[in-house]
Amino acid sequence: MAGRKIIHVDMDAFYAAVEQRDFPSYRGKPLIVGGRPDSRGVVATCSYEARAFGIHSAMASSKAFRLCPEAIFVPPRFDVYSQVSRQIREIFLSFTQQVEPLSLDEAYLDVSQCQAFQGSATLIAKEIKKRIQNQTGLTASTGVSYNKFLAKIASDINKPDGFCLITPEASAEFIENLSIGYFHGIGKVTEEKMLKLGIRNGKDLKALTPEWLHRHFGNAWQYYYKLARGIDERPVEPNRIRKSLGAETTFQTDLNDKSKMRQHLSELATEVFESLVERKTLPRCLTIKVKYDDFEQVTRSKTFNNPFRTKEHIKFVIADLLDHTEAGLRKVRLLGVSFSSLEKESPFRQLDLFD
Ligand code: DCP
Ligand code: MG
Repeated sequence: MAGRKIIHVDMDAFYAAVEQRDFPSYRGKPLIVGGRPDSRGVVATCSYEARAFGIHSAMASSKAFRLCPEAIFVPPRFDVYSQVSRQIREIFLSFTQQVEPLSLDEAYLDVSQCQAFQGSATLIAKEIKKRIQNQTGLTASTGVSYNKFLAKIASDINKPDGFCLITPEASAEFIENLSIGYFHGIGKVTEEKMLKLGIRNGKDLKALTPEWLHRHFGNAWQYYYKLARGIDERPVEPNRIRKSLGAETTFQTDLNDKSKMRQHLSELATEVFESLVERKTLPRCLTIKVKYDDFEQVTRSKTFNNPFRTKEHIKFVIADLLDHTEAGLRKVRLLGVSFSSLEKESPFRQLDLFD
């Protein structure tokens, strides 16, 4: 693990940049990819011109419209984004097989063993940016460091079209000055708790003893203790299997009719299931999510010893799970499904089909 060279690559304003590339009339303008302003959808992402108005990912589209009525709203084109994603992945793989994609537009690379540019991670990262620009017409930001935690933060520092290197020598000072919310694994809730305890940055975190950390954060203490010291041993995992895959819909108007809900869930589940089958992966667990009109949310799930293989089975389970909610008695604003306990489809298992 010692002396690793990790690169984190993250495309700039990804969906929006693709739309501006393909439709020149959107360039230089506030552009929002996501739900329509008159819908209850959200912003998936937006151009930097839109960000100047305070618009950001996951904001309600209606709010984005209030902040910037002249913004252009377009629906996402996932097929195009996946295609770009494959293109950039090919570029990564031309340097190393140690590539761990985090999403369509983001990946970690471990280039410790890479021979290109005499093994200079900086030069490799810059070359990756250049090739992405040449082959896709899009810009990416890259971060280089000796672990995932720092490489990821580095890629964010000079966005867009940015590059940043955090050397082991520079890391201690960098981490001391880093706001606590930027630490890997510290989400909104933990951030607030830390701020209440007076922990504002890496320096404050580093000053705490293991005993104190354990008292306040339980088993997570060791993780925070290490991060404060720039230690993050997580390897880049090229073949990481995703833990779950799902989809959800927020409805224009709340649903009342339970048979419509069943049908919608079945359609969502079928789509997700098909994309799992394409990846030769089968799920053993199915979860549905129901958000009522007062925003209260419940999930119901069922796990089997053998994976789902047929749409009929999925439909049947969905109907059963939905019966264990108050859907129909209460109005529903959102429905979601997700599959988990994913297994690689084994050729032997297919024999089951003929049993
Ligand atoms: N995305 C989404 N919903 C979110 C966040 C992101 O649908 N809440 C999608 C749209 C983004 C893509 O994932 O284009 C990549 O996410 P990033 O967080 O990397 O955001 P961007 O690439 O859009 O912007 P940045 O330049 O900050 O990386
Ligand atoms: Mg991005």
